[in-house]
Amino acid sequence: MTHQIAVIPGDGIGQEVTPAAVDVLEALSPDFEFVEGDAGDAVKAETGEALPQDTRDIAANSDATLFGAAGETAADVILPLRDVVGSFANVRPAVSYPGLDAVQPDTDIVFIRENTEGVYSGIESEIADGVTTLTRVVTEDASRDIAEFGFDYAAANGYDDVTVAHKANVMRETDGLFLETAEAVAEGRDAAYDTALMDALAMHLVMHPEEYGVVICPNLAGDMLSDLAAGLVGGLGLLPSANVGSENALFEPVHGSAPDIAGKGIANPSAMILSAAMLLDHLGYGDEADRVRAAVEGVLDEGPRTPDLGGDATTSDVTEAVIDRL
Ligand code: GGG
Repeated sequence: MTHQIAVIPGDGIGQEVTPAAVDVLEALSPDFEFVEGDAGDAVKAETGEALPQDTRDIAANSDATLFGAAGETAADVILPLRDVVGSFANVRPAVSYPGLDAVQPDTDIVFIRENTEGVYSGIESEIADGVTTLTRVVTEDASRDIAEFGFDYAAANGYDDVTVAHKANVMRETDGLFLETAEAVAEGRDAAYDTALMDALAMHLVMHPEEYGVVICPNLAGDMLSDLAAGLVGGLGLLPSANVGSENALFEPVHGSAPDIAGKGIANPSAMILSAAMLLDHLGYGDEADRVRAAVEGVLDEGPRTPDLGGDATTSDVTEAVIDRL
């Protein structure tokens, strides 16, 4: 059966790492047909629209989407695209790899980030000159969905430690509901879990990441804590992610468009290639996904490495080395 894959490189280094992931997928030759869509700052400058309807349609009608990176127009691009594919859970694994000089080499944490609401609901206003507001939306339904997904993910992937991150002592209504709903889900299935105030959790993650497995988070907390964990394992060039819905999904590196290095050909493609491995898993190509992860791990261990990891290799050098190992 042929699967149609939407490919949306987006901005900055998305234009460099997304073709690398497509090359890796092509080297494996599963029955994929790639359809490219435009989105992002450059498209907005040209057409006035950051996410053209054609691109939405391509993502909606494909079996899965590979997305590169969003820049200044992130709120108009990646948030609606996650919605187009019906995703509600953003899965962000932060794993330390052999051979890299990680701050915390015993890290194996998966952030399960609520993906539809919280402070990313897009309800912002300037109510008077110099006065702005933001509405934080938290619903019982979305909180239940993400908690159920998180506990299911932990059970299916062998993680014993589940932590629910919140700030219910301050955001009493919104995170109060998030926490209460997640606790009800845990108790309903007799699952072991812990809860943690997200600020204190940030410190504990830095000092003792080995004590954590799956961390279920509200939207903004998941975005921030996963970047923090990227710092523990060697940087943002290493973290893939999946935006999962009940029928469709979108895969993207955790990093953004990195304008400081865009166009230089030195972006680390590992996060994007590992995102493609998550796509392979999602479409039922588990063996191929494992091969891709093993190839990336081998290259991270023995090189070549891009400058973010202390090497001097280019994006193409690393991609070719991964493909050679496949
Ligand atoms: N590939 C991830 C990306 O483009 N990140 C830019 C960004 O600002 N994302 C916001 C988010 O992940 O919610």
